[in-house]
Amino acid sequence: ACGGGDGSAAKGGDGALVMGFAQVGAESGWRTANTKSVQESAKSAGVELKFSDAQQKQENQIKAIRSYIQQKVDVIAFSPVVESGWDTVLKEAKEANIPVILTDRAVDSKDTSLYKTFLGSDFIEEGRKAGKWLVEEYKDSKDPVNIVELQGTTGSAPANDRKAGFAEVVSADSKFNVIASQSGDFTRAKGKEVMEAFLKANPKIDVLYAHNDDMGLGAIEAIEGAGKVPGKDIKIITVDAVHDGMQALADGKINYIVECSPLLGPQLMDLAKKVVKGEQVPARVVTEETTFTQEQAKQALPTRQY
Ligand code: GYE
Repeated sequence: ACGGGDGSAAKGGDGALVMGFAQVGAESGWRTANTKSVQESAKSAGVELKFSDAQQKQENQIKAIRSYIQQKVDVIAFSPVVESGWDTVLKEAKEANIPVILTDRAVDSKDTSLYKTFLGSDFIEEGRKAGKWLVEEYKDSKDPVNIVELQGTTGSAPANDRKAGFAEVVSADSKFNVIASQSGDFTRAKGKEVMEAFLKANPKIDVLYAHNDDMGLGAIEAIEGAGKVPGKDIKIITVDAVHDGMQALADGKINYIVECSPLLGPQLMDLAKKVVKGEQVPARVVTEETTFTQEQAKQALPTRQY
């Protein structure tokens, strides 16, 4: 380490930039791909990465951030598990002069000087895209459409926003009824469990909207277990487009996937280098994303990176 006499940040082994990254957990295929992207791009950008996995618990993330502050890393990046409750620890980082970059998920702090930039998807838009597909799919029908929703982790930005964007679009037509909506915590196991409960309580379900592929994949097991055909008896829309989701889409078990890219690593390393140098960066960097039908999934699968 070769920090200046003024107590400025310690440098990595050969003067490399040191990043402390507080990851959410390992809850989904998306998260696994995201972690890999961050680790690999740190390597190729010559960034020394300190990595922690919070197992979807905010208290663990706060502990990790405090330890990065104590270690005087050059920059802290994290994907906040939930939106609220970050002001205190972010103020601590600011007082220690350590810049913070939000990746993937947002915080609801009013004081936006607590972080330098936010890199990630527009989750409201993702929810809207899911809703628009549904409106198009049922445009010739006047019958009521019963929808069940599997929400992501309670209080997380993607759960809040994917719900809001979808509701905004489908609430414009009263034939769409969201008859049940519950958290499946972004995991397969929970997605299956909650879908089983939905199926028991509701004899007529036309559509499942799941906030990620993993919950949708768990729900497919529940639907098949109940003797129904996923993709036919119950239409399924999910978000992410990770490999297993795309395979289920190509196989006809999912009907539509809204893409959410986990490959944030290269842009994150780029932004980190800039903020550490004190260069100006945009306050918001939005990831570019598309959508996939069953046909498009078949085309895309062979060359998909994750
Ligand atoms: O969609 C889900 C993951 O924050 C965008 O978190 C991310 C979400 C992603 O668990 O699969």
